[in-house]
Amino acid sequence: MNFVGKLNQAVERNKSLLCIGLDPDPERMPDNVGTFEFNRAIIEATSDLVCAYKPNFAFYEALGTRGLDDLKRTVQQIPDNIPVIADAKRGDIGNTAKAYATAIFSHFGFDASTVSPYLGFDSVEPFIEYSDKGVFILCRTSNPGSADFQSLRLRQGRSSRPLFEIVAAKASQWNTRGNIGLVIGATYPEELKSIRQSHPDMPLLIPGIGAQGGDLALAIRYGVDAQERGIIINSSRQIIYASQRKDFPEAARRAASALRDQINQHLSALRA
Ligand code: OMP
Repeated sequence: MNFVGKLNQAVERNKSLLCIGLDPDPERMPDNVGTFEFNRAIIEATSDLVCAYKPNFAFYEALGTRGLDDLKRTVQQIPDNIPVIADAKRGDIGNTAKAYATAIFSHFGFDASTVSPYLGFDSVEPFIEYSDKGVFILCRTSNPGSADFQSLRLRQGRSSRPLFEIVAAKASQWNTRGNIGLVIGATYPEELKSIRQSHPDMPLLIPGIGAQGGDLALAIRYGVDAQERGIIINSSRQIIYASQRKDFPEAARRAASALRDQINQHLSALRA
């Protein structure tokens, strides 16, 4: 089954558009709990509440080879019917991108990856060639500095458009296999609205809920497709560090359950 099929099944089974970001930070984890044990406890406590998990490579690379081993074991620990998105933000020349794609999809066994569009089509192509895998292209990221480049207006003929809109249009052209999505931060709802209007069917990965203060109600209202699906709402720190004590799995479950229910309430309100 391809990424979108697996995602849709998890969305329906768990009635959830919530993705938990697995970004383990030793400074915030309880004492004497290792990275893999931490993730395993979070996964066991929440796997019926999510449509995906998203480990971010940075937190594992920061721990050296042991961290990469923990990352591999974490991906294996996630139930087969829940897609796992590699937050890797890769972007390099084609030959190197091919090695990155092999690592992420073949070695680690992820179902999807985030990639940067900055190097252009040949840097993204090795990822989209895996037609059963998902590829999320950074479009309008959630951080304050994202405006430095992504919002620059570029003249094309007589009109001008911000760079992030051009990225979305290119991603749509490249999407011949139907496996490309876009990353747009919940911190920029107006941009999210304009991208959804011009790309009604593309899956959108939306980080920035919780610790970064993104607007959940607007992210849902502006992000959903015509079937009231098509969005993956990511939250990492708000859930995995809901408690920094031994009761962290139960606290993560409460936080995930509350956020999933909030998302579903916003969806119901759209129908009312
Ligand atoms: P929290 O702010 O703790 O919920 O974490 C957000 C996660 O999403 C981190 O792993 C970020 O690296 C990632 N992220 C963003 O926060 N903003 C973006 O625009 C894109 C990503 C991402 O690609 O997932």
